[in-house]
Amino acid sequence: STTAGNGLSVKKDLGVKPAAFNGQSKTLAELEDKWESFTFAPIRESQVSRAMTRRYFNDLDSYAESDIVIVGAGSCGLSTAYMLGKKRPDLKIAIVEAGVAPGGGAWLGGQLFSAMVMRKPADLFLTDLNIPFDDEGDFVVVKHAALFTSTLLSRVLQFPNIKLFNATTVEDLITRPAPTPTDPKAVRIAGVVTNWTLVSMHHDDQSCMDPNTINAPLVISTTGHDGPFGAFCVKRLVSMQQIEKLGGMRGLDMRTAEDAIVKGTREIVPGLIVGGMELSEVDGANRMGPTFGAMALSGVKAAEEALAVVDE
Ligand code: AHZ
Repeated sequence: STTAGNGLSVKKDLGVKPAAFNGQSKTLAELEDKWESFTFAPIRESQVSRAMTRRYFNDLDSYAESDIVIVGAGSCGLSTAYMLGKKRPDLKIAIVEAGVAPGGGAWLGGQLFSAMVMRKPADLFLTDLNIPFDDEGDFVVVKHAALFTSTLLSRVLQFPNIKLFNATTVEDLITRPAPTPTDPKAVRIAGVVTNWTLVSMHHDDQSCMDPNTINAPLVISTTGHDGPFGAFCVKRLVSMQQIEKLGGMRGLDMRTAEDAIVKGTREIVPGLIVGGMELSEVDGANRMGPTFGAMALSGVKAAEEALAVVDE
């Protein structure tokens, strides 16, 4: 046996030694025509496990106390994260996304059509991200929604102070008493309660699967409109009696919906900002269907509101 980096002893492989690594090639082009002698650098399986799990558990440890938690990595949540990451490298920001694949509904423009429409002035957000578009006058068109989402996602993930926990569901909110003269039962939101999404999906048939937590003085919820997962945080606000009832998302009206969502993006109860289509459930706003400008600009507004709270 030999000793690993953490002092534990590990059994040596008794198999054939891997061929020596030919690390001579310095560029991809130099690899070409040398496939006969090609070999990868050597690896032991435990190195792969440790490379992943050490980072993940370090992140879980570090982000257990975050400055901001963003719930939902759809077009609004990612836009919020992008603006915060750009402006504030000093803040520790956790994004919790229930799906394995972040992006929410923004991988297609609408139905199964590829192109994504954004009404002006949301083209300014695309320009900031350097995403090309066709200018159609009052609106612009990105040739594929996946170009928008993948570019935004890659920018967000490159910020060292932002960690995406995907395949992880927010199952509840952490609250602290914050009574006011008019409402002695008022609370402020102080973080989120999480679980692996696969676990969240099995509370009915498995018992004893208690959740985990992230403390944060500010949560930004962008879980989309009501559905199997959506509108999670605002529905919870009703059941914990912090808002009386939801307005309920109304029918589609592109002309009113987008302005309402952007203008309405705000702190709903202390410590909880709501943006994107989740907000339509609070305010009884219309849906806009396949135009995504309001999601990007609601993200811009959510970030601005967040910094006002953080810097209070
Ligand atoms: O998986 C969800 C999605 O990626 C995630 N989510 C929902 N509940 C969650 C929970 N914990 C963690 N409890 C959760 N994550 O939130 C993301 C929401 O993305 P979305 O694309 O559904 O919402 P959005 O508000 O960013 O964008 C809405 C896009 C729409 S809907 C619409 C219409 O119906 O008319 N029009 C537009 C542009």
